[in-house]
Amino acid sequence: MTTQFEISDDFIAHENDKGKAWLEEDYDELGKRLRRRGLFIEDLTQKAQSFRVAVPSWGVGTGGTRFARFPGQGEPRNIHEKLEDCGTIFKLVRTTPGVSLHIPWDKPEDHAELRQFANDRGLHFDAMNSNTFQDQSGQPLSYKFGSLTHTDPAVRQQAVEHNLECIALGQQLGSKAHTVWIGDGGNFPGQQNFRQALKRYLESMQEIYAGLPDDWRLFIEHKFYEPAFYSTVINDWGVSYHCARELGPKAFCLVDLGHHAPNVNIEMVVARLIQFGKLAGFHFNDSKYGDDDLDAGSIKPFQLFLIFNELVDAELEKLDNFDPAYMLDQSHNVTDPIESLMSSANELVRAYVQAHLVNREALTESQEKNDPLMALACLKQAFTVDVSPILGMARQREGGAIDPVATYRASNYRRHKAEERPAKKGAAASGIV
Ligand SMILES: [Mn+2]
Repeated sequence: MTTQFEISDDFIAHENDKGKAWLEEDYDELGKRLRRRGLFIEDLTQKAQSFRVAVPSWGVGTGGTRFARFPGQGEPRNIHEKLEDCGTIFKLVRTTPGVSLHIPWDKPEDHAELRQFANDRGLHFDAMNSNTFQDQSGQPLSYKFGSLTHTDPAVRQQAVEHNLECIALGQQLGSKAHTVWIGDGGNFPGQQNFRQALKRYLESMQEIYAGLPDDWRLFIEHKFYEPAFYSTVINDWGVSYHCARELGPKAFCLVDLGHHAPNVNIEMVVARLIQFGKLAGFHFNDSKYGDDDLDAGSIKPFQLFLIFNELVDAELEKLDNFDPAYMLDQSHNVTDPIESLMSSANELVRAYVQAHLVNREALTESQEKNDPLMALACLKQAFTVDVSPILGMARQREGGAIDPVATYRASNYRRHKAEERPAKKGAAASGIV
């Protein structure tokens, strides 16, 4: 194997030197302003340094729509190359050591070797993801009309076994969670018996749950439409919550920001799941019309802040069963996936730090006194602070880049990868879940 190009620590340090003086000036200035409000910038920087979000293995490839996929240059062609890209993201932003695998797309020939390959890059494996929403070559039975909820018990069994295989592989790789999203549902009224389909789902999930190790968690991801356009079996957080309760204490509800009807109050969904002790975590992304195609914080940054406001509130209250797993899940159609993932990771830390700026005593007082104007003002005061100097300082202290995208571009990483990774003919598109 020829030597693969990597962005070196020296290069990052050299690039950081260019912006260091301005960063320090801005950081001091912001520190003074926050101090006036009783906040210590060093505490906030510590928070930023401790923030973690996992990257999806499938996110480093270019996504597509059902109409077309326009591949980018130097796309990863296998799990090792995907991990190289994940390692590059981690090196620059320092918040993303976890990688979430999708099986069978990322199924390794040698799991010990893959685990070592990841560890060598400072990476570990986050939640496993099963795939019963498409047929794989050589698969005996088709998922065209469903998987865990299929009317044929043999198809359901095949789907259950695939999930158990994902868990077994995840144990070898050091993962501690398994995420299940199914594409099951109906395109036409009358196609599916709603109650029977959900009953079959629970029966199948009970078999998967039974195979879950004691220290693992099972994440249920809901999605209100697509690929089924009329009805999906796990369509919203309410159904997800019912199933998580039925399954047991190791089952939780995962919130993908894109998988809600327009204008749903997602921060309230989050608060409900926190209150019920059933919040699994997130697939972060953003959307204008539907689904999960855009970078986190690109359309509704205030919504992202309001979600983190609920999360930080729960964190500060030290609530039981509150240990959310954060993951990105986006499709990149027109951007370099590495740049998009770095930008999204940055937006999450931004929202997290901003949520720590909320004056919670003043907010509670406004709520108690029924003063909605001041309550909103409390949130807006935090949301409108530009915390970029904190984010830059946190990355620099962790050995990352002050400006990850600029450093990435200056390194010519993508050009190097385009040479190292000539496109394979007929390579499959990365999916998005
Ligand atoms: Mn998702």
